[in-house]
Amino acid sequence: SSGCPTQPHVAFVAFPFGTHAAPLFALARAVASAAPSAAVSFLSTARSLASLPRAKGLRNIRLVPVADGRPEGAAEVPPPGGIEEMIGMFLAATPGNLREALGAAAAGAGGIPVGCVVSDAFMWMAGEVAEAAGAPWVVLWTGGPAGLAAHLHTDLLRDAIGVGERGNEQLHSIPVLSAHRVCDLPEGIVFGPLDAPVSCLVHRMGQSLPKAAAVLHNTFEGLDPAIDDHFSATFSRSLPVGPLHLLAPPAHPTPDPNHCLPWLDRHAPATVAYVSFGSFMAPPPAEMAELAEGLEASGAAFLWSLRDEAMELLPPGFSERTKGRGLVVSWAPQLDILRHAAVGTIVMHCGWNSVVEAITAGVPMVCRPFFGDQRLNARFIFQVWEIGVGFEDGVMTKEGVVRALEAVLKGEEGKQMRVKAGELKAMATRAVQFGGSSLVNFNSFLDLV
Ligand code: U2F
Repeated sequence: SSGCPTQPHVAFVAFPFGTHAAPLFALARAVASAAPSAAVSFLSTARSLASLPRAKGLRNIRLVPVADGRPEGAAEVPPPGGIEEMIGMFLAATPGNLREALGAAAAGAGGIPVGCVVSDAFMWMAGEVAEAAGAPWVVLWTGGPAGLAAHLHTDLLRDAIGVGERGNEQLHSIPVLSAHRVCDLPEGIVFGPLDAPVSCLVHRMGQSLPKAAAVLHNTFEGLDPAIDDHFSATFSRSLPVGPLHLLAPPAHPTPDPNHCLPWLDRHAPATVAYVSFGSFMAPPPAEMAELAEGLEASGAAFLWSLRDEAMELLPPGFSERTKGRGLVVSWAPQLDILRHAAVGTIVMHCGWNSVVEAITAGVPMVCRPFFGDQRLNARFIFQVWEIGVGFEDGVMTKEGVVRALEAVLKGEEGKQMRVKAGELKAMATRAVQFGGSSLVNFNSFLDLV
């Protein structure tokens, strides 16, 4: 419409660890499908690109590898320092590897220069690369909104609270977090390793985001109106465009190799506890045993997504004793499971993707948060939205698990939670429908890129 003859070219820059790339890729797919004439490049490390679902039917998305910073010819197995060492090596290779990949992206798109950079919020240095290239910088924050508020105000929190204590006092210094407590904050803000690579990364991120042309969130307007207003006042544009799995549904049906869905078909509505701690988290061994004993003692049916290496932590004879009412699998099609009528609750770590998925399925939650934004998300769930329960002292015990399952699956309390979760589900669904806030925000984002 501007009369500009060149084809638009949008480059997406992922943070290539954990599940970060998945929601950004969903956004890239949504752009490629809404703007078929645009060139869309998706930049991530080879390892991360290989983990993404294929963007079937979208000819205008190109995957562009970014150097991961590991020495040439390094073995496929992770280095001794594990994921933290890999993150450190990757960050050390920025921004050079990003500049190089943007060059490759332009070459791959027939010489069309990148006109807009959309990065994971963690990748603050992509903002500098974009600026040098004269392109606007837009970011996607994939975690919970409260976590973002905490990172934005790290300096203020350090001044107000001091450093070192995991206290229980309320966070009065940040009005939008006043329901939360100091101990809910992510590590690396006032306690935990302040100088770890990821702590420095998110600190720098908080300082850089107000410079972005827009900040997108995997949430929807109205879930937390005070935070919506706060972000609108803080960022150039604040655009909640979620739930991303509804805005850009997966291109293929998710495989179900462990036959979870037929198993669920055999259960009555809202009776099954689905257990999942996300993509890389496993509770400490002692708590795993308590959880297993609690599931067994509760008598409830359960479906547990548990990675192979953690299976050996189950108590001896557990599988035999719970046969028929318990199914333990190494990976589950979570979205389809949460939407199944038989599922009555999810026992979870409160990773934001799972929180949004549970909300859009109207499923109450049993919260055992571990790190990062998870404790902040959990307090929203059980205290503000009242759609879940937590554990006394924050850890799972056999009795605590029995009590929690009793409350969400059988009690009056659970029924109320289901009603409230259903209201949020309706709000989320409306947001991505024609005229809904997330769809309107997504279109503003399209205009921007
Ligand atoms: C980090 O969280 P995780 O990636 O560990 O966990 P989630 O945000 O809950 O995302 C897990 C995704 O994996 C899917 C599930 C989610 O989309 O549906 N999944 C599945 O399909 N099958 C399985 O058996 C198990 C999981 C981080 F730890 C959190 O603190 C952040 O909030 C989060 C977002 O930045 O990233």
